[in-house]
Amino acid sequence: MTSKLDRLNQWVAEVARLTRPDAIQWCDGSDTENAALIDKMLADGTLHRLNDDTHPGSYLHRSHPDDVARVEHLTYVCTTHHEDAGPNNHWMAPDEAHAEIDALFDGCMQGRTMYVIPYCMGPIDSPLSRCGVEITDSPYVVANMRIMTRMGAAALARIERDGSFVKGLHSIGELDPNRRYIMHFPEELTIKSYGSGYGGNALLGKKCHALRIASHQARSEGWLAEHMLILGIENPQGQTHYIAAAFPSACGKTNLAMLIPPQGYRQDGWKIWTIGDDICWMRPGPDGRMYAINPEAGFFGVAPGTSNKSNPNALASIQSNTIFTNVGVTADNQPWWEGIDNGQAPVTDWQGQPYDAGVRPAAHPNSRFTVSARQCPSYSAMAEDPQGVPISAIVFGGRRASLVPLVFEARDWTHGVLVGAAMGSETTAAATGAVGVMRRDPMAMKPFCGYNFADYFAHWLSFDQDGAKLPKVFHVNWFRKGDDGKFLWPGFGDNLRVLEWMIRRVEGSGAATETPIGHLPAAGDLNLDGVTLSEEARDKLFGLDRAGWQAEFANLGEYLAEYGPRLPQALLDEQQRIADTLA
Ligand code: GTP
Ligand code: SPV
Ligand code: MN
Repeated sequence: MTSKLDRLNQWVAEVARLTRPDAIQWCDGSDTENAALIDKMLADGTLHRLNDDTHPGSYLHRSHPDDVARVEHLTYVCTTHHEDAGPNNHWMAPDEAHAEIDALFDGCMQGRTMYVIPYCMGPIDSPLSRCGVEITDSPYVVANMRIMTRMGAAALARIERDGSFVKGLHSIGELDPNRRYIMHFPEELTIKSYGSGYGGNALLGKKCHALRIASHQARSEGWLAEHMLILGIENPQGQTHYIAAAFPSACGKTNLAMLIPPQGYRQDGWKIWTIGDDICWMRPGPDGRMYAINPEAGFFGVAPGTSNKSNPNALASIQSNTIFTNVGVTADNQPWWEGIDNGQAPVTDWQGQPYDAGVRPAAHPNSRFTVSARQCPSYSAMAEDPQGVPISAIVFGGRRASLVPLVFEARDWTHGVLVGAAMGSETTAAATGAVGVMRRDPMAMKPFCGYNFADYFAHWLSFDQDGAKLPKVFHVNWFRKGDDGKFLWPGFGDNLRVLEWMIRRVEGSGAATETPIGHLPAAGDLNLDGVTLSEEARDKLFGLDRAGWQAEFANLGEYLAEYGPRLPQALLDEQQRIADTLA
């Protein structure tokens, strides 16, 4: 009898012939299976047990020092036609790419166990969810996928029902940065990743599937797969608006998603609910509104800077059952990182060496925690709703030391798409390479869009249809600096002041002034009770530097021109129109 799992079984057999593992283990996601994997990793040094009194069920993993972040220069989108991948991606012809990476996979799992991980991105019973199967030789990947996705028996049952799944093949290989590739074949719904055990390179459900492959799939199916957090903002009357926000890697998504309202707001009864901290899948619902789900089940969050002051919800989440990667440890074996601010001190750094501030930080700047979303005190029950949540506002933002004000609102959808396309940000430690260099990162998707940005912008524009009730679009910048090089905006919990203004704009009551770049609030249009801002801060956070924006728009024009004639004319017209009003 043929089963819908035949295709899966055949592929698993094919991969085993290529990689030649000693054993094959189908993962069911059970506690027993997880406990056995943990024991195995404790025995071979892949994991270290942390203080069981303070951090029960928590472990430390130290990755290879050359394998600490995503590797964008080794990440490829392999479409039949080069133009379909676009100037925004590295491209290789599919045949050539398969040949090149299969040569690396040849016999690579000898002496190792091959794990087969069925997983579902999104609630198991949601029509917006999609399944995948990752094959890997890394038990650390299995343990992380178990937290980050709905993994195991339930996912396999859905795959058997649907018959479709994304194929992901992963091997840690020899962890040699010169023998490393992260390859995507969107036309074949296939991912192949070799030579890295880290984060987005190895947990294939995350950036590889839920963004690169899914964005490609979403384009043909009429939805969006985005690098966005999703949060609910509940007002004192008990009404909740949902907001999706795209910030580049290490630019504040996890922090905003778990925000704790500042004092006055808390007293008045405002609450923030977390739906997701990194990825958002959304599509128009029957009522014309956009409905969004978080395809993930856990958080793979940046550790440094996480403290009881900056992000108490994250800190509360990671007190137990957490995998820490590349953090330092204290004398009594508790995890430690720069900015944890808990009065303790590290004795061992992320490489397992005695801590010496002159040599390296205790935690790698891209060190992370992996934890189930269910452990987060602000996790919303709506995150499990198969229909998703209706989105009232979309927020774009970047790390911009100069020029860009605290917040502004796009005039309409087309302008909003341009605001997203124009996003720029200073690079961070989340990817290898120089840190602090300003680069264009449209919609925070530069490293993650699985197809040509020109087509992607056209796809975004296509949602503006009769009957559509589209979210309002905003742009924020928490990272504006003063002449002394310090941040001008307090950020974190105080970002609620900006979100609350957005909600008032959505409801039609918030004030703002029309400017060439969009609707800009004055300082007095936000509730700043309890915040002290200097004269310089007020000017820079709420002002428009016309000469600076002229230069920005000239630069944006040059950037967009790189996409050539494929770029939608409506976007170019919008850019030109604003450039003209600024002149
Ligand atoms: P990825 O997981 O890489 O996609 O990152 P992310 O966007 O979730 O970033 P995250 O929230 O982890 O924040 C990264 C860094 O930005 C941390 O060092 C934070 O402390 C810092 N940060 C977050 N929000 C703010 C803010 O409002 N103001 C300032 N100044 N820093 C912030
Ligand atoms: C990012 O870099 O945007 C992350 C971390 O969320 S990783 O999973 O490594 O991509
Ligand atoms: Mn991210």
